[in-house]
Amino acid sequence: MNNLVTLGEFVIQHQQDYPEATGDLSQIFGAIKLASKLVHREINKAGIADIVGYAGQKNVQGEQQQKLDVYANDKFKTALAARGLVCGLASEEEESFVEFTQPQHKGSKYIVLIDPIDGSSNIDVNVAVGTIFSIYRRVSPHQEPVQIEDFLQCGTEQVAAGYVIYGSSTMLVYTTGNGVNGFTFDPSIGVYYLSHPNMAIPSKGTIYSVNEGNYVHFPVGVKQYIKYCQENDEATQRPYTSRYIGSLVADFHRNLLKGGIFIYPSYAENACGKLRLLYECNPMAFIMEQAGGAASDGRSRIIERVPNALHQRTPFFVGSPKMVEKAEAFMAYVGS
Ligand code: AHM
Ligand code: MG
Repeated sequence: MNNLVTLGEFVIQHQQDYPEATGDLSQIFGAIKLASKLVHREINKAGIADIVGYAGQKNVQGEQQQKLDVYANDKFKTALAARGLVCGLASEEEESFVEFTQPQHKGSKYIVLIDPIDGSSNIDVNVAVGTIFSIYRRVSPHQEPVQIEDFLQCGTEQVAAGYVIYGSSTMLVYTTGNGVNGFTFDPSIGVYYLSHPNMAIPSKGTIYSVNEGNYVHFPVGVKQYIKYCQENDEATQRPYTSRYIGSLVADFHRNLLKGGIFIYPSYAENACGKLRLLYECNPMAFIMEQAGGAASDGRSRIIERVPNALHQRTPFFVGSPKMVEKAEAFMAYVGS
């Protein structure tokens, strides 16, 4: 671990990189950091406390909410609202965006999009899950109630994005558009330390991550790319290794460190893919690009897509730039 720089110190030091910075973003990170520690604590009690299993209700996408989905959503929302720097939040667990209406929110210039617990089906079986977040400047007039257009912005407008991985250790990884840095949580003293400065993905890797159980339903381009990954060719280190956790944050994090590609394509049942553009794909795409990687919907750069709905889904290809390029070439050549 290098020099014991904490996340809080790092955010404040780097705030000076932005002449117009007022410190608001640092406080938003403070809220995210705090909520992530509460979630870390609960996740680490899974199995001994009554926090695994279903909450008995479904979210807007018809998915069963886990107790931890509900807990995490509540903690992130409350921590962000308490600081008065964010005027609204949209979450995977909320049908519509939430407007923060206390007097301290008047004039707040940021909105947050969040997936409080990503990969929640893994909680019950003690496998890594994550939190994904994205921060934008609001575009509607300040002082007015926050509007849907504040949330339906292109990923290119992100001010910051990050994820927390609750894995064998808990880490927070984020970007403000100036590289990617990772911080590991020391639970004994409750502090995140800079452990992975200037994260960069190898330009090519040897890991491919996709739910091959759905192979039969995939577009032809994806099927052929998977076959390409499995071919024997020493010069290009194929066959590649297949690794799929089923938790985007965990699959993404491994591939970011080792080099690889993650694909969640469209398929019969989910013609638009499964993952959500605004609070899953855009933040991960921003981080990946900042780490030297690439992210697309199989045909074009994901963060340039113009969103039309809060819970919009998209196919997602993300990882080492040469691998994404190759997968896109298969998509372009054989199509869907
Ligand atoms: P969630 O946010 O409801 O947990 O769903 C998203 C998750 C991703 O973490 C993961 O990549 C994907 O769903 C796995 O889906 P599948 O089980 O279809 O492979
Ligand atoms: Mg998710």
